[in-house]
Amino acid sequence: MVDSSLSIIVPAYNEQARLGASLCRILDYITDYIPSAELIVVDDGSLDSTMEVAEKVCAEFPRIQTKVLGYDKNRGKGYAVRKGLLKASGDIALFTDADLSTPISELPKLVEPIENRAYHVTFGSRALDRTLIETHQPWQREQGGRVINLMIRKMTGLPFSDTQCGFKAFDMKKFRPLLDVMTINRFGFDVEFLFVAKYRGLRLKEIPVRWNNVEGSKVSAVRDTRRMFNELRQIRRNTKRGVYDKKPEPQRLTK
Ligand SMILES: Nc1nc2c(ncn2[C@@H]2O[C@H](COP(=O)(O)OP(=O)(O)O)[C@@H](O)[C@H]2O)c(=O)[nH]1
Ligand SMILES: [Mg+2]
Repeated sequence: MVDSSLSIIVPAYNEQARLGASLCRILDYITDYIPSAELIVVDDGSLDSTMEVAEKVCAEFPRIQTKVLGYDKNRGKGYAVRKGLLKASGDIALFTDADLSTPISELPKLVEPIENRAYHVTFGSRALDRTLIETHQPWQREQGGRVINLMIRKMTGLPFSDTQCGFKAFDMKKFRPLLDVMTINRFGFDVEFLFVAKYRGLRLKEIPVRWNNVEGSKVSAVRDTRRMFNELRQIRRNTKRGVYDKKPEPQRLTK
């Protein structure tokens, strides 16, 4: 049982096929285990009926606080997650991928260390205990992931084995102000979140979680690896220019 108020954020891009079942599972989990949780779905400019699916499922759980946010143009998972976190009212916020590759029942592993005040940011990892991976990604994608993690370590100096798992939790009192200096909109945002949190003295913990590859990934190996490389360079540039030293100014993600 989780006692703190909690916000669960689900970024979703063209997820009409996978989202409905996932949201039901999350809302059932909230009903059973988390008395004070809200669910926030952020539709990242989807071209399909992601928004309608989210609204329909949320309406089936009227006793749970839900928000479905969205905007017209696709801006990337990083933007969508920031948008959700900025609207979160919980003391602790957790985001999860729309395909629930990490089952929602893994939530206490991340939330309890924050509730106990041991850590400020906790994040799921597929690299620390690979026996927890039940269904693997295709071989090529898995090797690609390894190369990307190596590149991330080299370029940022972060000591973690897997920064990219879509299951992360935050002590919002500590993390909320940092959102105002974040700049990365696509898949490099995970790295920026961890990099800035560490840089600003928060306590971080990488935690092994169960994980299943789910069909229907929209990641493109070539396009998204190139973007990731550029985003890592942006993080280095930002660090040099003192962007992450800035006293945060309230950031408003309007459109
Ligand atoms: N690919 C992609 N996913 C996005 C975007 N914006 C939000 N997401 C969400 O990011 C999460 C991870 O996407 P997925 O395609 O499952 O990535 P993978 O599991 O790493 O291959 C899902 O919840 C997506 O709906 C975007 O612009 N592109
Ligand atoms: Mg996925």
